[in-house]
Amino acid sequence: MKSFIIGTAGHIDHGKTELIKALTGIDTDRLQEEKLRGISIELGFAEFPLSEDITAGVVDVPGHEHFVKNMLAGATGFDMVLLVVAADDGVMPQTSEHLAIVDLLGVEEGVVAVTKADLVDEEMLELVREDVVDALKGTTIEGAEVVLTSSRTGQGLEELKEAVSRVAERMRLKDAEGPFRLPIDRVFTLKGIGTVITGTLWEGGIADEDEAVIQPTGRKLRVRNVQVHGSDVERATAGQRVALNLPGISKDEIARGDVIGTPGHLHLTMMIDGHLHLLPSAPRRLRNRTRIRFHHGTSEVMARIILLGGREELLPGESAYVQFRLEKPVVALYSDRYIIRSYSPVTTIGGGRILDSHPKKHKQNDVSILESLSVRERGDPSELLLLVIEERRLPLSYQELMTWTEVKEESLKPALSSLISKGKVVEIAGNGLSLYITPDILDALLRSMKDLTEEMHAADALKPGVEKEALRQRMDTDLEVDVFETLLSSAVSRGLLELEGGRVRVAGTGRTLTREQSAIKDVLLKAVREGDFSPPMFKELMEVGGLDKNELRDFIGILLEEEEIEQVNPEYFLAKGKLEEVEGLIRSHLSRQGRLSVGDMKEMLGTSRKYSIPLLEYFDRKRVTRREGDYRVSC
Ligand SMILES: Nc1nc2c(ncn2[C@@H]2O[C@H](COP(=O)(O)OP(=O)(O)OP(=O)(O)O)[C@@H](O)[C@H]2O)c(=O)[nH]1
Ligand SMILES: [Mg+2]
Repeated sequence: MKSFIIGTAGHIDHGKTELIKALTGIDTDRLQEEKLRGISIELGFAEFPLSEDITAGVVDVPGHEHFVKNMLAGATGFDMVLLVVAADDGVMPQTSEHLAIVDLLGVEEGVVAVTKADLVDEEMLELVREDVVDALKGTTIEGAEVVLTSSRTGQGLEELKEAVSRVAERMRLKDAEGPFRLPIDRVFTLKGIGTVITGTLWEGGIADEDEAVIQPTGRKLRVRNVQVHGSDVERATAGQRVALNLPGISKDEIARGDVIGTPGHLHLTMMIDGHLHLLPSAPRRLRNRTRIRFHHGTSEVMARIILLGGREELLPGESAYVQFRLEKPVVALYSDRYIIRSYSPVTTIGGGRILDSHPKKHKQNDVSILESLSVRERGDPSELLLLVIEERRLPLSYQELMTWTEVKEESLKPALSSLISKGKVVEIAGNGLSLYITPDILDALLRSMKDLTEEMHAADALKPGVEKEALRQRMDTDLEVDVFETLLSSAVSRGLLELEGGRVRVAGTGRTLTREQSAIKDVLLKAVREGDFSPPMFKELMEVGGLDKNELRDFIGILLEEEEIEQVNPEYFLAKGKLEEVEGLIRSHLSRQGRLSVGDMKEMLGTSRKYSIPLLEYFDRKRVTRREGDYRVSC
């Protein structure tokens, strides 16, 4: 089933609601106030079956200038517009404003109904038709079919349905796969059911019990009871009007403007870079830092516009790259459309496409940003990939590339493979991770990694290398451990660095001791060797070597690594081979006597308790001996 949204547009009282009623049998004006005043205020909804396999959801919008805000909440979901112009009134202010809005929103398809044909003569009808054709010029729906209709007499209704069906036939099916996103346009409570929200499903599909998150509150939940036009469905897909029951959440926790979507898919942002077109009809020039109303999806937030590249103002009819500084967060993605309205008087002045939904804060006069925004505007996946890597200057995972470029997987994958085959991007792997980076940036990162290692190692040359963690932090405290490890293994496999026991050093540069340091090492070793089973303990060794605690620890580290000494405990070290000798003595004593006392040990080794006890404890730990009262026995 092909589903898409037809939205009405047009000036107040031009017969939009009446026309939808005539076409679908549904009166979309539901509110008492609407009935009383005879105008539409809120969005109205109807189902419009066009053929066996095409159904349109109709969103009927109010024409009154005070309710353009409501119109906007509906218009962001339009796939096709049904522009309504009354034959007895012609093109009027909201005809133009609505037309400008659907144009800025990029609605590519449309049909025009000239309504109330019963009220005017042939000549007038032709004048209005010409008027309309002119008004469409230069818009996304230039050349759309114009049908003369009357909801009263039924004239032209069949013809109109056929025109709409022709457009529907050629429309592309929306992507119903992947994560879903639905900007909420209504929230209400139903007795016995609970909170229900409605909206136009922008992308993806949604089924009963699917996990979802509501932004900006971040509320996680499972949706229940998915409905399309009042009937339960197994799965709703992009391009449909959808109602969802949200159990466990109260009506007050949600509002029009919120977005519900697949967890992880919706990201909040307070800044947006975009391409902005200021309408020729805008009443005045737009100055840098002007405060405006920013409409995106069903939301409206206040924002300041920064005209990028040092521009001070934008004239009506001109376009520019801008940054929006939002006063409240919105959920936006690359390539989404937006509309801006002036703060006061409230009127639509422009709009455009989002080029970066999570930009850095730009300086107004920074011209370098213009180039990268033009890459984003062109939207070529390969260019975007290179841009994102260039901006982050780090190896990125496939997931990150998707997040930052916001390019759909089916275009990202081939673009990435082609960049790799051309050598413009390289894949580095390690830690079960595959990361992508340009060869230049990789070289630069590995070079700085090597330089830092060299510098840090030189400052601490007694160590066999630099601690990995210290090196990571020196490079960049935000550098994730996984990414760092992957870079490190690439540096190692390229023969730039080498690893030893968790330490890093420049390849081929083992430890280098100065002559003085070697002499100290020799003195320490000699003292331990000559001490036999009763060598100087740690404190005494400090004196022997004339070293402080940390210095001695370094030297002991070296002697242990070189296997010149062995550790009984952190205070007590024996020369190589001594522990084995003690073990032999203990074992033969035990096989002869069956048990061993501290006194036996002292006698056997010719040492005091100070040495015998730690040695016995060492062999207890080694499970050579076991303590039983005052004695040791075989373990
Ligand atoms: N004679 C005649 N009157 C019509 C026709 N279509 C609508 N009307 C009348 O025009 C008035 C306005 O019609 P609506 O359909 O409510 O107009 P609308 O465009 O929905 O108005 P808003 O939603 O408030 O912008 C109503 O009184 C309708 O009965 C038509 O084809 N012929
Ligand atoms: Mg109406």
